[in-house]
Amino acid sequence: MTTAAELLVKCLENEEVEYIFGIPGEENIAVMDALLDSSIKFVTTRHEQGAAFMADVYGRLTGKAGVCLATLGPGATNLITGFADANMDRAPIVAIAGQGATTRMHKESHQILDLVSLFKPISKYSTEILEPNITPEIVRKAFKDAEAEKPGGSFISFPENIAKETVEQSSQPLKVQSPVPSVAPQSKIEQAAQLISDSKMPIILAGNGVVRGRAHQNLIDFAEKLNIPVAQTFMAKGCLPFSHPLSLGSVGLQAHDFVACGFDRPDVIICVGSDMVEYHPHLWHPTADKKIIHIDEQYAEVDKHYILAAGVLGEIGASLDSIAKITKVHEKTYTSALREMIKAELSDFENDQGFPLKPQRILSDSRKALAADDILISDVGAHKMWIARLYRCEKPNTCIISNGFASMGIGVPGAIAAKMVNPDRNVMTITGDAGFMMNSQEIETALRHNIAIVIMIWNDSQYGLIKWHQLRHYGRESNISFNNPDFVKYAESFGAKGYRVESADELLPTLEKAFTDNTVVIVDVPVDYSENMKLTEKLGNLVCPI
Ligand SMILES: Cc1ncc(C[n+]2csc(CCOP(=O)(O)OP(=O)(O)O)c2C)c(N)n1
Repeated sequence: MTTAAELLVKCLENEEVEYIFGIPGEENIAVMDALLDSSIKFVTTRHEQGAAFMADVYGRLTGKAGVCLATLGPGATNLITGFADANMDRAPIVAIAGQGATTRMHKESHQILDLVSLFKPISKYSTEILEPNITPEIVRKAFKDAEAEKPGGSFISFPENIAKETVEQSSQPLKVQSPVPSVAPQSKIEQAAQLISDSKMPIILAGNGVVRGRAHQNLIDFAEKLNIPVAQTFMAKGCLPFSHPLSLGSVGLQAHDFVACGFDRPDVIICVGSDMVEYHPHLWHPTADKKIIHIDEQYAEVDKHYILAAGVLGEIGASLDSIAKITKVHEKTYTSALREMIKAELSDFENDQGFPLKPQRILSDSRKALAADDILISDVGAHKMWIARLYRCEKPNTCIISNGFASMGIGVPGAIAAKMVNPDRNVMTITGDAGFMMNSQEIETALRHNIAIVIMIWNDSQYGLIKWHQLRHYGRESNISFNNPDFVKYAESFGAKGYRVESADELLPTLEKAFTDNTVVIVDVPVDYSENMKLTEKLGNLVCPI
């Protein structure tokens, strides 16, 4: 005799789920019990939001849905921020929540909320298991939808009485079938090739779709063969190595940044796997008069600044290969002056002795401390803007930035998941002091599971990014300050290690030591955010090279 809860666990095994991140509760008790007899490892977290962010980053890095579990009501609502982050950043995630029995769901009843409706606007698929024998279909559909391009969230509500019911013997996990690769029509390939051949000055905007589609090598080949420069969104960092002469680094600031200069002059913009949610077209295409080529697996979002000259829908790597074969090579690269300007900016202040430390110095030392394969997870705040602009990446998925939903609090749980997926690489999160305190409780989870991560906190006792916006718009700040705990003692109280950096030259040796400590290490770095407004002024006065 098999219960629906046991069948659900078998279905998850069938999907090759390795981990479930979550918190046990009364209404998911049958699933928790069934997990004891399963190969799936349960990672008990200290907040459901931490569980959802772990599943989010697991999904980003593996392409397989990360799974999180909560109880009904408050457990499920706590999942929402991390789940929405995954969904809007196109990371595959499956969330399962317990629910009260179907005999009390129709009326006011303890902790009952309509969870399916709650998750609907933030998911691709949101449903409830109302009959035990439909469990295999629901689980298969949840994973299929979550993992299909563009990936996102599936939510399953599992009422406690259904979970305990017996299923028919014929109810078994369904075969997992990999999606058939979609091939772009030849007419579209030819249309795109013609536009690029006729173009005087094309540029490529590469987005996270290139990383998701594992199409970075195709992109490198395409750019090299046709001699076209590439700018990358924050979430596509590393899909073309920064050291590559055609790389223009990352774009995404609202201000007219150096890289954005690269978009002023081209007549054709080739958007490859880039989602509007990451970098809005009105920021890089305010004139709405250039020819846009959209190369992606899905059709483009409608926007008056994104009217297509050609849309090439199919597997990105294959489309790039096919277009490159029949496109005229561009002899001249017009961006070398711009690339020099971007490179020069990256070395600004790399040896600066100022204390508190300048963002530029911190990122230069961080890059030295982390090898090309190591992984940096950014939290959300002013530090993210600096990471996105200045942290050089040579490989995709080595710098994880949330830039769709862009929720604070992803750093610590994200680093935990990244280390679980890549135990042989060093993993560090850079987080603001505010974002850190949103999910710092997961330090205990990391220690309990022997997951060694470095947590670098940029300490300014303020909501730095918001202060930056306030100063830009109103010239004065409003309610952005707070007090921090002593982060070294805070780390030690968990049984982790903590270091406070007290001069600029201490940072790099401290980081190097932190990576050999082989435990959770907090590195408290006082940051000089007066650089934020200086950057705004600098970009305001920016003259693009011709
Ligand atoms: C969950 C969440 N709440 C609020 C925001 C809006 N927000 C974006 S950045 C930021 C300040 C972040 O402060 P901190 O973590 O200290 O980083 P800093 O900006 O100082 O680098 C806020 C409040 C958000 N993105 N996510």
